[in-house]
Amino acid sequence: MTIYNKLESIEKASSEDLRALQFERMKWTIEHAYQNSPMYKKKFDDAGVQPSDFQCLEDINKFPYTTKEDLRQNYPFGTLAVPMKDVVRVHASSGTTGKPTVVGYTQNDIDTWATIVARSIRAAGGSSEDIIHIAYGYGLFTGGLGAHYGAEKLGATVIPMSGGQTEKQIQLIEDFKPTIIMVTPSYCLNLIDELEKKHGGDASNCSLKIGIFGAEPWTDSMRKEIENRLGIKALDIYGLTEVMGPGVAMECAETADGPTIWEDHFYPEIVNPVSGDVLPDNEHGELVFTSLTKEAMPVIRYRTRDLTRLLPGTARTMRRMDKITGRSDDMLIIRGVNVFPSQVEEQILSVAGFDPHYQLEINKQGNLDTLTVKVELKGTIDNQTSINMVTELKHRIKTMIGVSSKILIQPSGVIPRSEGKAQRVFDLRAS
Ligand code: ADP
Ligand code: K
Repeated sequence: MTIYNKLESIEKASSEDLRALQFERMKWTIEHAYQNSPMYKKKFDDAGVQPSDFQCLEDINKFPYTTKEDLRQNYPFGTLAVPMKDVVRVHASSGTTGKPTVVGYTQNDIDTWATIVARSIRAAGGSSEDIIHIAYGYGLFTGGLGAHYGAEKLGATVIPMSGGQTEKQIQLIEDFKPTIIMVTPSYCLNLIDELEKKHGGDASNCSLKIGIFGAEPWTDSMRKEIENRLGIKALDIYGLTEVMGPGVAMECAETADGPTIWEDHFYPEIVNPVSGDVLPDNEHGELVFTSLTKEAMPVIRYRTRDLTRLLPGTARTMRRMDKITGRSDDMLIIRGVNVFPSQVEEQILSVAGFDPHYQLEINKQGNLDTLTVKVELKGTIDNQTSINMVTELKHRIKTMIGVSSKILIQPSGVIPRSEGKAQRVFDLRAS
């Protein structure tokens, strides 16, 4: 019905046209940052580079990285490249890993963001015909308002529910009959539990058809679990506050093979997280972004700490990113073995009968690290079967990840349920 039912012309552009556009926009960004952001002027001067050193796209690697620490040192508004009067909104990162970082947007930035979120919802199969239930938190967190402005721009009907108040969420889903839900995957599990309780164990007949999930890592096994229980197609949306918010990348429904990066606004690189060396496409490393159109807070080579790899475009010419394994700072070292929580999630969901709610606790006994995996059972399961399940899970974690673990079955409902981003890891070794 609206223009959003059709692809934007840039989504159909050739790689050459896309690279040419990226070059022009990156050149503008570098000049803008150098001239208007004291933080970037200093960073470039310290590194001995000038905007005139940027002659082709590859020249981006002459410029220094930007880290979360750079942003923290300029807290709250020292990162801005426009006068405060041109900033129409601020957001802050949720501070999962420390003090929040503050970002600002001009009116053009807000419009750009809404456009890419609208594009993302359309890529998921949404249109102006849809009713979209938004259960990402509203407020400083970018999830709620980011989704909201995009859904409105698409012309859809928005239910601005925000996170929490689970009973109310369920009531609105039943009464307003939304067709799309935007929420963290962990909070969605919580909603599914409640819907199932009310509908004799089956939530798949609900009105929802599409789920747009992000803001935290989730595995393909979790995708299957959610798709089956809710009777929807579940797609992955990626983004981060420092770069814009949700909608930096979105998985397209026709291929569902990892988020397509909206490369007309964000230029991706993958680098070795330790040495900082740039890696070729297909190699695993840390995702780095340069914004191409942001006015209030341009970022140049921002180190996301998210680990993934760049893959060739499929549904679009723009490149995709693989599912995020985790953040470099989420990686646990247990008895010398590198472990990502998502790897354990994969194993829990591979054994039939375990609920997808879980917690990992790491302790130290003497000099030895111990990993305890707290899980719950789905429905009622007899004793012998549950003993077999525990043996099976221990075995899988040992053979697939390489660590010994203790599996602790918790009574149903004891593991705290998420209302936004789940906190699943408790590393008690230092305390
Ligand atoms: P914080 O860094 O405080 O959590 P944000 O709310 O900006 O603040 O969160 C952005 C981070 O959330 C990303 O850097 C990434 O680690 C995670 N994230 C967002 N979307 C996804 C996704 N689809 N898959 C995995 N992780 C994601
Ligand atoms: K459904």
